[in-house]
Amino acid sequence: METRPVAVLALIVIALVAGGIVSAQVHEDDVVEVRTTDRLKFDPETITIEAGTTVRWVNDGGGFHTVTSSDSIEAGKRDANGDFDATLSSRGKTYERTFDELGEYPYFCQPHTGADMVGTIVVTGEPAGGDGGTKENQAPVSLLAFLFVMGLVAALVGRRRSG
Ligand SMILES: [Cu+2]
Repeated sequence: METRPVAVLALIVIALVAGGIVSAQVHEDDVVEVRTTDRLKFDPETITIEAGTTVRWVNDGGGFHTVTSSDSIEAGKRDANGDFDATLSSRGKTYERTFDELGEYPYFCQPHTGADMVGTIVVTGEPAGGDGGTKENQAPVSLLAFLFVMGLVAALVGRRRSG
């Protein structure tokens, strides 16, 4: 008789912890890194991210690079389209940009277009609803986990009572 409230309490704690872990993962994934290498490449060359994610380019291999958006990264079609154009002038320099709109964002390095130093950011998922978007997205995850476990508890208790 005394084990039932303890079990319910334990399940509630598990639900809250599970919700918190999911929220933490969402938060950690908010920034992803792309590094310039000394082989004149962006690494990784193509990345897929959720809308609202920030990409941080890091000059890792030294040298002078740019992160220049273009409508296409095909050879001969690389032209700055004005969306973003940053300079990573030496090792350790970084540039960050948050992608809120779905779509594909090709870009290239202007001094190294001959070496095919190009990359693409692919933005998927639900568009972030402004600055408060992340927090609004986290709450339902915890709530859903909580309701799911409470439903299980109710089913278990109901079955024990009837049986
Ligand atoms: Cu470069």
